[in-house]
Amino acid sequence: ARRSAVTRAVMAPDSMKDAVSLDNDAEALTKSMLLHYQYSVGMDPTTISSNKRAAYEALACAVGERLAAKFNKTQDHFKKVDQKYGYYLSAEFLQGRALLNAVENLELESSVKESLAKVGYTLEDMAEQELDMALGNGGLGRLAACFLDSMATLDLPMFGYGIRYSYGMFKQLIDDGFQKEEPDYWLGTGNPWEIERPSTKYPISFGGKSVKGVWTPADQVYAVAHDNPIPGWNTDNTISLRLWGARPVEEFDLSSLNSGKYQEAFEKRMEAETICAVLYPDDSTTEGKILRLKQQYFFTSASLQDIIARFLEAGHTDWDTLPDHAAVQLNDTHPTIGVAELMRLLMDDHGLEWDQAWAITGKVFAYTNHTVLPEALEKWGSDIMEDLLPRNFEIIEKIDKQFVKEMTALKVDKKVIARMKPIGEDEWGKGKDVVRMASLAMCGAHTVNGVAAVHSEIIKDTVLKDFYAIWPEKFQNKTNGVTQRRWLAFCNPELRDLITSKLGSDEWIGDLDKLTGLREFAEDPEFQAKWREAKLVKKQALAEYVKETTGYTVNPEALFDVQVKRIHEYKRQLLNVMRCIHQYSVLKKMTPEEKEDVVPRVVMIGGKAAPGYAMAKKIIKLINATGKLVNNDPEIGDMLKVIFLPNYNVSAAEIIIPGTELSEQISTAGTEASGTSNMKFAMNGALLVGTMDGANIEIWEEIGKENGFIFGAEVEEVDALIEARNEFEPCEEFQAVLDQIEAGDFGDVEFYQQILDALSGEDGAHYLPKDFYLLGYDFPSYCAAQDAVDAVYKDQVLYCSIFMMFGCWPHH
Ligand code: B1H
Repeated sequence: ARRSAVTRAVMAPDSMKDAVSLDNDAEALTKSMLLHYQYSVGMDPTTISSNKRAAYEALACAVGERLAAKFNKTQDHFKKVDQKYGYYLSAEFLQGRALLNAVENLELESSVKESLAKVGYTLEDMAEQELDMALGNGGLGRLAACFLDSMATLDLPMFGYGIRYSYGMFKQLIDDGFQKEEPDYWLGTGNPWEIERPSTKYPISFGGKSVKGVWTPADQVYAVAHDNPIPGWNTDNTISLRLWGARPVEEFDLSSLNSGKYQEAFEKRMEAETICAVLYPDDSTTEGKILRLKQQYFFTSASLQDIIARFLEAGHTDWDTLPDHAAVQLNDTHPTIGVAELMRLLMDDHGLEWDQAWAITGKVFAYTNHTVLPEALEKWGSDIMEDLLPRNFEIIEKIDKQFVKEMTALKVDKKVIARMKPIGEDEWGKGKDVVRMASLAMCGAHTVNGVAAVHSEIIKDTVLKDFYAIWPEKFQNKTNGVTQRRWLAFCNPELRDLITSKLGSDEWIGDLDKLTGLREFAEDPEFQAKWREAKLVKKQALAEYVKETTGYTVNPEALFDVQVKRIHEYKRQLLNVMRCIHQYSVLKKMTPEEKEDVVPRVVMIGGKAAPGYAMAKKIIKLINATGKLVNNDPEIGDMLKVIFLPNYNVSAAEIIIPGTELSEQISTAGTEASGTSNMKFAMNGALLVGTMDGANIEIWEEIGKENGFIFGAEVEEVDALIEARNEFEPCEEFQAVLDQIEAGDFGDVEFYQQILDALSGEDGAHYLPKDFYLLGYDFPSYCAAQDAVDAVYKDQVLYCSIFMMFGCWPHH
């Protein structure tokens, strides 16, 4: 890693200290960059114009020290006022790139451009050098990143806490239409943005035995802090994403080394490094691997120790006031072991009694639920928990007993208690006991929230129903949001400038509600024309991106229709591609006159499949095979293109979303907890075709349902439809698509058999009931909604005004 700001300051020669100014003008910035090029990156200054990577590192150091200065100032301030801190504990943070975000937030754009021009680079040249910080799977991880941005901008005292994975989300390559995974060693080229704090470290213990509350662990590692400064917009407030890296407690075993046993000598180091090695690439499913529990405990324990250290350092001695100084948000169940861990720390390390510790714990934690998919609700075998964390398991057992006592006193039915309690039988497994992490979270947290209005209602009726019956006051809704800084202002400067000039101020970058001021211009022809112009620039950029990444040429005048998100059956990329196949048949049968009337469309689908998720991988192959057939058919030309966008990630999204005109949010109603790309697309003025699911519903409430392209079964209908699936006959068109797949039009039929079985096979042919996600049922209304989109697109005035409504969607 590059030298941190701290070490740099200490190591700088006196002459350089005088020379370093943290001003924002181009002169000061150029000076910092050149000094860093020489002394931090260690390069001959005459080579800067020919070494992009090193120049980027120098620039990052120059911007980074400005961030560090603001971060220090922020911490000083919050310490002085002894503020209550908010802590966001998350196993995932999908940050993307830091450079542009920092440059824009620090208002350094013109200086940076000027400095770079002197050495022959553009800001884009530099931005491209940075690898994405892809420490997350999808929406859950990106939400954490957007929250940090928002907290910094709102001047809140916050820390994000997570894991410094060496390998982030895998890189997706497409080879003959199949997904191939490659490791993402993002730290391989160093991370100039982080500030390593070798002296901020905490011991983390594993294994061994706990006898009467005294834990003798078998292993120990250190968690070492790495701060990643997060700037706010239009403020000096700069907070930190503090990521924990693992280090061995003893560097290596010298006696083994001396006796020539090299492997043994470094075993401990290897073990420690393994903890933070790799992000689990499973979105909305859990793997249940011991290493994952180790990761969760590792970062949660380190974070709680850090929180307590900050509390004590501020001079507090009354433990009952801990909740006045610390609010800990649990991002899903991944950090829920924290409930038991805070109890352990308070009792074993700080001498509190159970009752006092339990009262404090309940006030400190709040829990966010992100999904109702049963396969995503974490459960750990009791044996695994006890082996790895014997003392925590003891505490969970006591929480469990206490819960049963409390519920019995409330006269809750025994059977109900049995299915609610933190430790219980695994209904999936062979009757072995598991620790149910959502139950532990419900017991240990004072609130639970869903992530969109409909989702917050659904959890009350489904996964958390029993808890709602006893603790209704704990239930809340917090509809997700996204940052308009990264997702509009910084990735779409064309639209930013247009909006700012129309509103006469850029305040909307800090307060999104101000965008509603644009509504009065929705039908202003001049404004519409400018809006279209801005969109076209971004469509051209997206067309170039498509060319670069797939080799396909697409026409920027066509309607750009996009679905980008993790590949999952419930998200129904399969529905999308099946409509493409259907549309292809329709186009093939058209007369030349009919063809004149067609709205040309480029359908783009992108997203990663979990490496072990066979069905999702088959869907990727089907999309690619459809593209191969359709895109190379001269009879079709520009009328339809089907593109699979490889390696979808945050940086790709920053190009794709601004260039999109129609966003696909087509999950089976009741399955997508919220969705967040729906909001990003809306901000960039894309129409939304989708189901009444997640946050789509709230977007349509805001802009008027008449402006939406809504289709499909609604939440209240879904259960009955699934129940009646065997009686249901899909329409001819749907069946025709299945027949085409079965006829081998897309290659090896055997390969697609699982897809065919899932949609039309008998129950039991697949792991879920036949057409569990209701593709057959929703297909006709989906096609109709798409036809309605075409009709509106033809009427460009209407299209632009609806477009404007979407762009005006404010987030609450
Ligand atoms: C969401 C996950 C998730 N919900 C388990 N659940 C994971 C669950 O690695 N794991 O084990 C990883 C991720 N992710 C998403 O959260 C929802 O599907 C979206 O609808 C929602 O917008 C997002 C943020 O709330």
